Amino acid sequence: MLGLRSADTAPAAGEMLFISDLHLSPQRPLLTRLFIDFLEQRAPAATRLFILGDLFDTWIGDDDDPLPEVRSALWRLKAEHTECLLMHGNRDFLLGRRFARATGCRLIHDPFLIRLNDEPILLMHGDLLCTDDLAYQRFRRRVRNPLVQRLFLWLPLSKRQRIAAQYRQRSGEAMATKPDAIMDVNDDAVSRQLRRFSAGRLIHGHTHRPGDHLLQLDGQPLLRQVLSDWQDDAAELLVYRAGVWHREPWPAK
Ligand code: LP5
Ligand code: MN
Repeated sequence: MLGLRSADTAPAAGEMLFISDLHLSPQRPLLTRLFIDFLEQRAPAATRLFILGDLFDTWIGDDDDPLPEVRSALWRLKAEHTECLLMHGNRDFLLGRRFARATGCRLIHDPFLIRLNDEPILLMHGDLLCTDDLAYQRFRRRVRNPLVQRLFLWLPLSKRQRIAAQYRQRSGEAMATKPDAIMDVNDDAVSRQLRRFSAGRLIHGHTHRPGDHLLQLDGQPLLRQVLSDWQDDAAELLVYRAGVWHREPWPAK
């Protein structure tokens, strides 16, 4: 499936940047500018850029190209020798091979395990952890079915646009009635994933509730780091450099 792999084998040296939930769309030109400035001015200093889902607000197939300037800025980043690893989010899970080829990004599986300084670190978008949101998990199973996706991608673009807009509307209506707590991660789901991969740190986005959460699992301290979503004029990067983690504003202050 799309060359997605769930574990990383490449050696980890240099700086790593972690971002998610940009929700880029043609309706938000300031946000697009902020991201392209980031790709041109900040990201080239890193060895690897991890985008943990929802780079785009909606993606209805690689034959649509709503933001060609983003595609070419990602391609230029590759020429600067920064590898971009891209995970699907719940809005852009139809990003496929053609987009990967056109940008030089590598599509990675959710969850994805990396190792930094000998520490196993689990990367996820985060929606899989929201197991209390039963309606969403049902919806997710349906739209992640490869056959359903293939049928959807056969439809003309205009029809796909209409269906995506209906999904968005129905999702907005459903979310307005959901208690806040069920739209956050479930602690048992977090523990299960960390145990499954023997990871001591989990980095994810999706909930738009940035923060660091210390937890105990089988007597071991573990860390769950939630990435921030992007605003039109400000974002936050999670940065790993030479064994040290920090959060950094973009644009730099
Ligand atoms: O992203 P966010 O935070 O707003 O909301 C999510 C969950 N919602 C979604 C739905 C997306 O917003 C819409 C996806 C557009 C994708 C485009 C691709 C086209 C589809 C391709 C098909 C193969 O992910 C929301 C969660 C929230 O996160 C917090 O975790 O709660 O989930 C929902 O609200 C889902 C509802 O509970 C159930 C929705 C049922 C929709 C049924 C639609 C029927 C319309 C028929 C049209 C043909
Ligand atoms: Mn999301």
